[in-house]
Amino acid sequence: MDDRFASELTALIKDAEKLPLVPREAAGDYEKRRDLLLKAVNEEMGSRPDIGFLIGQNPLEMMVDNHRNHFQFMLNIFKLNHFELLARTLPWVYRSYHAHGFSFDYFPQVLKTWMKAVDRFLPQASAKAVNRIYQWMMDRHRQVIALSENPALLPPRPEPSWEKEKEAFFAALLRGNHQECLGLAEKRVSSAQELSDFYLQVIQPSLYEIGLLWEQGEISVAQEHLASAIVTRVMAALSPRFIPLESTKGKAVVTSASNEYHAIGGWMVADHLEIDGWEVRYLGPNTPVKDLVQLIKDFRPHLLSLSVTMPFNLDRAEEIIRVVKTEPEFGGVRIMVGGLVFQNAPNLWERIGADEYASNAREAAALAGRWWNSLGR
Ligand code: B12
Repeated sequence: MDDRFASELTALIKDAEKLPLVPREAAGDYEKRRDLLLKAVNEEMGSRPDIGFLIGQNPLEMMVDNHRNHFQFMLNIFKLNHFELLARTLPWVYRSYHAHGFSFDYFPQVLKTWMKAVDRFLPQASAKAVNRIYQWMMDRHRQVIALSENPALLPPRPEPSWEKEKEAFFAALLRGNHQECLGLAEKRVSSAQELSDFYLQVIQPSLYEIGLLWEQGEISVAQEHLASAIVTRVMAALSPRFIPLESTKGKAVVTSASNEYHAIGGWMVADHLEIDGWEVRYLGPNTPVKDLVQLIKDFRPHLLSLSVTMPFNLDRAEEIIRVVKTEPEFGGVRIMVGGLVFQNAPNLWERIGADEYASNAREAAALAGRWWNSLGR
């Protein structure tokens, strides 16, 4: 990001942080009217004569899907009153929708439609509190367009000794060549430490870059799916070689929050913990709270590791944490969180009630080790 964009983004964040807090009741009223709001916004937008211009060549279903995500995202902003997250996410929304054919003019129109629906369905005081945030977004339209024109932030480069492998792996991923990716991993990984490096220095930055290409409309959803499928096949082929058959530490459950479909980061955490001697139950993506609680009752872990990528899933993660923390039978389960959403929003992990945050899979295992030692084991 160049200096000008960086200072414009900082200014937007500072400005957002002056917004008045949304009372808990107003967030609750917004949540309760979810279906009414979505129906009203979808119907009004869908019947506009200029909708084809506003959403480009995309099917209406894509707009409807985005409105669902929008609602869930705004709900999280209102519940957490985390306006930095709002300011940081807006330029990404403009950039990625625009790259996928949406006109910039879509945004003020849809925001106006949300405000109308909020006024119509929420009690007056709640509508006023919620619409102050929507109005702020409307008023920042030009500023956010300018920020969205900033080429998206490139992921941090791998260490120099891994750069060549990363470039080769990334290129093979883009070609969709599983065998080539597997071959590169086989050649470079012969110890647990190298596996960890391969995860963090090769696979993670490659996937972040795949995400950027998708965001910029340069690769399709199918190409992104292919890349993540190849990665999971490579991980499944390599990791069992380094996982000890006997565990020497405590028990850990690793999962993604409900509605969270990003699972590879959590998987890396699970592999690191297992290699480090933990007995791990790795559940993958999108675990419903009720079922997770039952699994915790049955398995009795010392540690719960929760992965969240999408800002709109924070309230689900918060719910899991609240339920686990208030269940007297679970006393002592330590909860760590991690994933993309926490990387740019300091203190977010505290706001949702977690015990700690770690920025990558290796740090997660180190933190778990410190917790284990603090139990005097
Ligand atoms: C693959 C992928 C998908 C796949 C996931 C498949 C799978 N099996 O996991 C699928 C297709 C499901 C998907 C869906 C979507 N995706 Co997606 N996806 C990605 C992509 C390209 C890679 C994700 C990944 O695996 N990264 C690599 C891992 C290793 O990195 P990581 O998750 O950050 O994990 C590391 C650390 O964060 C940490 N960590 C992770 N979890 C935990 C947990 C704990 C406890 C700890 C301590 C640490 C920790 O350790 C990990 C290893 O070091 C990213 C790009 C990106 N920047 O990540 C986009 C990305 C995350 N997706 C994005 C979007 C928008 C979506 C969708 C909304 C698209 C849509 N319209 O449907 C949906 C959301 C679905 C949902 N409800 O969750 C955006 C999010 C943008 C934003 N501002 O939030 C991204 C950033 C793409 C982009 N550049 O725009 N996606």
